Order: sequence, then C-alpha cells, then structure tokens
Amino acid sequence: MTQAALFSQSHTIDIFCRVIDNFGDAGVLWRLARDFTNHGHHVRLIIDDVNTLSALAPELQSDHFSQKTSRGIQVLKWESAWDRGDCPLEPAQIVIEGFACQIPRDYEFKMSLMQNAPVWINLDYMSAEDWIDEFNALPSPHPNLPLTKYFWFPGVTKKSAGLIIEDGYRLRQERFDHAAFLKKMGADPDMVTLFFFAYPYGPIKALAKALAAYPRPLQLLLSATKSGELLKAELEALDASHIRLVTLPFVDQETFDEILWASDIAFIRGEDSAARAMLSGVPFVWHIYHQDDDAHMVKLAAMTSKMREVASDSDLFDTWEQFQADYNEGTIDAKALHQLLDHLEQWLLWSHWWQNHLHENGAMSQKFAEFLKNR
Ligand code: TRH
Repeated sequence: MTQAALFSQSHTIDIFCRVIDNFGDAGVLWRLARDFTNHGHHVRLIIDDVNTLSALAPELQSDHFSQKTSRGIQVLKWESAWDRGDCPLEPAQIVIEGFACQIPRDYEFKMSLMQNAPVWINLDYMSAEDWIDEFNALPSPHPNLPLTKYFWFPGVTKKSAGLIIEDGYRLRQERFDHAAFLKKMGADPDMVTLFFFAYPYGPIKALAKALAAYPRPLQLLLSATKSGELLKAELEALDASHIRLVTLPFVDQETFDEILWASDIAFIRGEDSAARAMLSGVPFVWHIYHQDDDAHMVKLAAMTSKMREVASDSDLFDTWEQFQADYNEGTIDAKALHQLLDHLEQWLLWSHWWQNHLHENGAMSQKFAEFLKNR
C-alpha cells in the first residue's frame, strides 16, 4: 500500500510537544492534532506541559494528569523519565516531532525496529524566508539507526508546507455573524474594532498615547494576557473617552478565529496568531516573537516582502511595513498609525489579497498527503 493510500485511510499519528514558553508551541500542535483528527486519524498528543495546553482546552485541567481524551485526541503527559530510560509508548505510523523537541531515544529505537518504519517529520516554525522552499520535505538520515526524518516548514509559498487550514474554514467565516458575536462579547458591533494580543515588552505606553491621540472613536478588544492588561491600564490613565475598552476572556482556538473575523485590525504575536490573522484577512500588525541576533527581524522582513509581491506595492503598504518594523524595535510612529486607521479600506483590500493567496496555496494536510505520495 502506498503512503498516500495509507494517508487517505485512518491511521495512527503521534505528535510530540515540548513547551518552551507562552502558548505557541502547544497552540500549533494542538491545532495540528485537531486537524488530523478531523480528517479521521487516531492522534496522540504527547506534551510535557499540560497546564499550558489546558489554557486552550480547559477540559484537560487536572492536578494529576497522565492522560485524557479531548475532542477525539488522546493527550498524554510526556514524562521526563522517558527521556532518560524506557518509554512505554509503541510508535505510531506517523510521528511528528514539534520544533526539534527531540523525541525519547527509547521511542526512536522502537521506531527503528518496526517492519515499516514510521514516517517521521520534524515540524519547524513558520517562515517566509526563501530557503524554506528548498529545505521543505528534505530527508535527514539518522546518524546510526535505519530511520529518516523529514523537515517540514510551514510557510506562505506553494513549495513550503503551507499553513494549517481546517476544512470548511472559509465557509465558517462567510457564515459568521460578526454583530451577534461582538454583542455576546460585550462589545459594540458598530465601532471600528482593534484586537490586541502582543508581547508585554512592546511599546505599549507609546501605543496607548497614539491611540488616545486618534480623533475618531475606537473599540479595543483586549486579550486576557499581560499585554492586554498593560494597554488597558495605560489607556485608563489617559483621558481617552472616545476609546471603548472590552476585556476578553481567554477563549478556545475556534473563538480566537472569531475574534479575528470580528475585528477591523488585529495586533498579534508569535507564530500561530500571526498565521491565523493572515488566513482571516484582517489587517494586522505582527509583534513577532523575539529571537537572539535579531533573527526575528529577518523573518519579519521576509514576510512583508512576500506580502508586497502578492498584496500591494503602495505608499500605504510602505507606511504599514515601517510602522510594524518600528513596533518590533520598540517605538511607535503615531502619525503612521493614524494614517493606517484612516485608510482601513485600502489596508483591508491587500489583506484580502494575501488571505486569498494563502488559501490558494493549499492546506498543510493536503501538502502532507502530496508529500507522502511523492516521497
Ligand atoms: O503565545 P505565543 O507568543 O507563542 C509562541 C511561543 O512563545 C513559542 O515559544 C514561540 O516559538 C512562538 O510563539 C513563535 O504566540 P502564538 O504562536 O501566536 O500562540 C498563541 C496561541 O494562543 C494561538 O494558538 C492562539 C491561542 N489563543 C487562544 O486560543 N485564545 C486566546 O484567548 C488567546 C489570547 C490566544
């Protein structure tokens, strides 16, 4: 049986996840686990930090967690003892190692003993850098076991691994009732709405000042995070009665999408929220996750230059690109922000072009099936 045929049938998938910080590692792999499960596969998510995951899936909260099934996904606590000695798990047919997290040696060894070695993937971070296209799906032979691991790079080009796009995403978005949703969240459906989910070390004080100086009414949806609290405190300290503040609860990933759909602008961060904002077509400002040696600024520039090719080459695009770069360097250009807010329709237009481009690229699940077929 070919791997492609195998993929078109239900089969077993193990996804390994170590949480470095925040929600992104768990967020991406939980999303992937849900997507594979929705395609009829039997997924185990093996994760070292169940507390972080339970922010996204509260049903997993438990003091003595070892395993639970949630939304058809078997979630297992990755015991640290498995890294030093025996791991009781029998390998699945497909093994996904999240962000080079180094699966237990014992599990690796068991993989090498299987008659049909599992398809072994290292899922990397999303990037728009050019080299992704060449490296995506390349094999990397194990140094001393008869195993091959493949690199898997989410991205924004046809040759990359694409982005996780759930079946029916666009239909759900089309049918979404934004007014009803905003009312349910305690927000005003008739106001220009900005969602805020960024890192707390950003230029939040200066952003608050720039927003307060904007002459037209605005509504802010504040994520249930430190950055949301900080922006709220800064704005409350200013005399900004034309700004309406709505503090959101921490929501599940489906509702997170709905927040993006309901917003006119979104400040987002990390990898998963950025990918979701781009897929939603909302005009966004990406506060990218900080890396040493300013590697994040290279990634940010790569993304904007890819967007420029597809989306727009205009003065407003330049303004947006510079504003976003400045934000990531810790400064705010209030004039630029006001200009962007004044030209929301134009900003929205190129955000839609970019959204269409990403959806046309194809979903990661589809690219994975093609990869299995051509491997
Ligand atoms: O939380 P992040 O900053 O996560 C990460 C990690 O820091 C990781 O180590 C790093 O490598 C990576 O960024 C780049 O941002 P991210 O990736 O956007 O993940 C946030 C997740 O949280 C995303 O899946 C959406 C989800 N979320 C909700 O589901 N509900 C909410 O209310 C909020 C605020 C977020």
